Amino acid sequence: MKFDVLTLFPEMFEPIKQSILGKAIENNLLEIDITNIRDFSTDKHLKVDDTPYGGGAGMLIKPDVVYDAYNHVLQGINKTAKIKKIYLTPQGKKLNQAMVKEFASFDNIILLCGHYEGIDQRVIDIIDPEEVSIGDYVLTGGEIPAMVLIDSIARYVPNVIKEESTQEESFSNNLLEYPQYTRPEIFMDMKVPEVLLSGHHKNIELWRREQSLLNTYYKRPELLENANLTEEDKKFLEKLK
Ligand code: 4F9
Repeated sequence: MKFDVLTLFPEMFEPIKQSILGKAIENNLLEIDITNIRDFSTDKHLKVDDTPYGGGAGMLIKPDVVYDAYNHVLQGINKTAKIKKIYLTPQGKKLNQAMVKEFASFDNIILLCGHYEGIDQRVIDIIDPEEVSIGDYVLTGGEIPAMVLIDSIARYVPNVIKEESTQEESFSNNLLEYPQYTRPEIFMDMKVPEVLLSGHHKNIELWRREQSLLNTYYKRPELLENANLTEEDKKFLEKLK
């Protein structure tokens, strides 16, 4: 999987080269190429932005520099590759785990990050990316949302993390996780739930399922509408009402 990021602030992407993603890059499971849009300015002062026609606050990124940067990135991608183009914007579809999984099926992902008041609409229309938002709030640019996307998608690239981790976790089945405990057995007079010390795997599995259902019911009830519930799950939830 290769990510190409188009941004005016390449240094902002240093943090994702650490930790698990850093290891994945070292192991050639993942490639993250950052392209500085400013490198494609033809202006003698390397100007990349200008004021909006019609007036109004702030600056817009010029279409010509974005177009040239985008074509440069395209030239570096195999013609037969499955390519996804994404523009990070509050106007996009709100990201969820199903979208993350879908994006993970592509060979190449091109992430376009706006800054300031945004990008001239004409080059957005030409590139025709999928518009994605990470939530209903405004940020200073699309860089942090792009990193959120890279992190969430990279987890589905084979061998980046242990496979079980993407199968059991929150959201993959639209249920929140059950609480977890490690040593010591007693902490500040609080004991680890007895069932977890019992070694009785069937009971542990049942208890964890019920804890997941309880967590979801009380903290994120709207998730239950899309959860895969068994008849036992439904009976358990019925008793809570
Ligand atoms: C992008 C906010 C995606 C949320 C881009 C300002 C943004 C954003 N999700 N805010 N530029």
